[in-house]
Amino acid sequence: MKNIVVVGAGGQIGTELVPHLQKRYGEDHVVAADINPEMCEKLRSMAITEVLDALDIQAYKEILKKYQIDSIFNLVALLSATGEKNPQLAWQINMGALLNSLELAKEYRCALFTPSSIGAFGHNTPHRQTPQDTVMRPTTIYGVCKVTGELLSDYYYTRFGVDTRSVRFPGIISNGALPGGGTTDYAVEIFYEAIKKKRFTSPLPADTYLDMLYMPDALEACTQLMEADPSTLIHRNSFNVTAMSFCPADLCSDIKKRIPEFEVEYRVNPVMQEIAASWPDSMDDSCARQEWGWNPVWDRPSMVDDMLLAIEKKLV
Ligand code: AKB
Repeated sequence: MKNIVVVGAGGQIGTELVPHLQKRYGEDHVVAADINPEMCEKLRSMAITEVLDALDIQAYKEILKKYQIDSIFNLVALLSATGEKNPQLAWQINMGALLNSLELAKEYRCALFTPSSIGAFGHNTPHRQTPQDTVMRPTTIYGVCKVTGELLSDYYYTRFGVDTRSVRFPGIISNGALPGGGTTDYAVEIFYEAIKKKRFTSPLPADTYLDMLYMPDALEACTQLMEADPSTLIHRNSFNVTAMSFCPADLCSDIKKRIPEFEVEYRVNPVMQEIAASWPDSMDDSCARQEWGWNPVWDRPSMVDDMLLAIEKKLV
């Protein structure tokens, strides 16, 4: 990777992926593109920025030409809970950005990373140690987009030789930009509420297990996979990756050990409950470990300590 564009750079992953890539490939080799001009203004102090609607293929093309881009990280997506409020819009945005990215990656010989998600699985997928290759019948529009995206990305690889690669991200926990509209967002919000109010209202039931990753590992997943020797890859779109699996009750008791006054109540959001119930409790990520050396370093206790410390600092 020499010249990289991160499309949808203003979100939870993008705002941290941009500096991560800059450290590895040089500040002047990473372009942060986002549809939101205010977000671009914020990112401007740390990176080259471009306002871009990824659905505008002409504008997208101009950026690839202007910076001689050879690698694209396409992070544009409406997440699972937001998607259910407007499925047609979710399809338009998620698939529109992907299709443009694939077409342009083909035309300009770029490598392309587009995250998939645990949302690609559904009720009839095995929920424990979910295999890499298994039943994929999601019940959300977000999941339908993710499965379609995986198939389309593999199609562009086999049919046109486009270097497409991807991971199925679980919930990502981070202390930079907030996530928005996801079913796993509670696992970030809880830390802010614990420090600010010593109370949290969980939208998911106490015993809902989901896979999670701490952001530093998520960033490593992106770069390790894109740097992997292609001859070692049996799979491409998409690899299961995970570092921990827990439920709201586990996280609450971890926080309570560190903040004894912390209290939680459960006011379950039925849409999120239904989505979470359809997703794996824990994934088997052995293919990622074998094919490109995936080896996350953050577990639940180390993540909880680090999150509380970072957010305490941020809120003073
Ligand atoms: C969501 O909850 O929608 C996302 C995801 C797991 O893909 N965080």
